[in-house]
Amino acid sequence: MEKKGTPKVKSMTVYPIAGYDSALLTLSGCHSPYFTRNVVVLEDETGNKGIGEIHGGEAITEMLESYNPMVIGAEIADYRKVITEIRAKGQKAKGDTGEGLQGLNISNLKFVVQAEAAVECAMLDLLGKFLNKPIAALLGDGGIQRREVPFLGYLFYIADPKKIDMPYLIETDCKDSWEKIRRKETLTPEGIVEQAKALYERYGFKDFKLKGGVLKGEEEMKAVEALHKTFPEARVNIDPNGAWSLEEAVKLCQNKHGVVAYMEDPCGPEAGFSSREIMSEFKTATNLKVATNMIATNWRQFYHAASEHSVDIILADPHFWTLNGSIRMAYLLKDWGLTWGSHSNNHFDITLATFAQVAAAAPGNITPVDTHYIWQDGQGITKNPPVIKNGVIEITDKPGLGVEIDMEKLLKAHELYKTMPEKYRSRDDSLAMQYLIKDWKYDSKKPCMVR
Ligand code: GKR
Ligand code: MG
Repeated sequence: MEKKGTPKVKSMTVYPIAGYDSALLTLSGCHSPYFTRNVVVLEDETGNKGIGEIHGGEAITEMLESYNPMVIGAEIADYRKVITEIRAKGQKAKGDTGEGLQGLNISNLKFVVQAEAAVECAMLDLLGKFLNKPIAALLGDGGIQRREVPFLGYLFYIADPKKIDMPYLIETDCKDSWEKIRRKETLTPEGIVEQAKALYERYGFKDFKLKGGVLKGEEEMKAVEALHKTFPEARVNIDPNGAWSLEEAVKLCQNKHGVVAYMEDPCGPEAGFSSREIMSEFKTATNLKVATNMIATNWRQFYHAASEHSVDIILADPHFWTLNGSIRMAYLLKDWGLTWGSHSNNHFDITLATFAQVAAAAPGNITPVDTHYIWQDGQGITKNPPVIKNGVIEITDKPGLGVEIDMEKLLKAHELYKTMPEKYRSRDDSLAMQYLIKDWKYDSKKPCMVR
């Protein structure tokens, strides 16, 4: 009998691209007017295209390009073998100290991101197209676990872009209140509630997360309380990215049961204790559930976090864990009575589709998935970006990722990357921040506006 295999990958192209962002504030500083990503486009022998998106920056572009010889000529069904080979032989970002994201030092992202996840995604997209199955049906042991994937409304404090001498996007022709406010200064509880209301109207989010680490802890908790008052049914969560001391975090959160559904990375390492030990003490002191995308970003860290009982919800971003790794985590969490979720950074619609597929395959009770896409909505690079309606993305039977690349839009975003000033290529949130506070420097224990 003639031996038939799956199609082979014929070409691989890496496109560093850029999009527009708001002056979003976090512990790391202030987002620049541009954010960057890398997109991998594969083509197989049948002419199908497979796509994957991952974090931006030249280090990641170079890593992806180094994978080329391991990908070209590979059968799409052998994608796991390809990923294993990339892990063994692919280029790594230089200078990793192993600190990871424990202090939200954003320049460490390139060490935490598993760039091969973009190749994994693109090959899975091709495999799904070949088999006529969505990626969610190909991941895990049980295939599709849910047809409606819940996402949360990700709220941010926003700096006044007029105070920063950088070319932030000015949106005109706003079609709703979300587009009217998403590039404007927001530094009060009222402003945060206004964001949530606008998001609810446009996307129907049922749950909200506030990015903290910006103002004093008690100020941020006022916003959380205002959110709870306005949306009493919502699961509200705040993420100061470990900026608070244990003492402060306990004080701020002790009586907040019923107001916050869970806390995300409330504190970090201090007084000679690791973040895993401190978070465990926080949990014991407050009896609140805790989520993380900082203290368990790989299996070794997760082992220690689990043995310290430091976390309840692991935000297993497929770009930190790979798609299969994130699902492997979901199965383990379910067996241990813990919860799966996903962290995000600024992204385009390929990532949104990827997160939806992975979350659809994750077993157990998942927590609504993070997405920054609401800040970028309208800048899609696919012909049919996923739509968030009633707070969920519906998983259809469309094969692969369920989205098709729009080459014209991709090339436009690539052009923006090439023509914008080079200083924006690798993320540095202190650039914009220094217009707000002179000589501002990142400090993992100080909210960015508190100096
Ligand atoms: O968009 O700056 C940001 C966020 O602060 C991001 O960098 C975080 O990694 O969203 C993330 C989080 O949940 O910690
Ligand atoms: Mg977080």
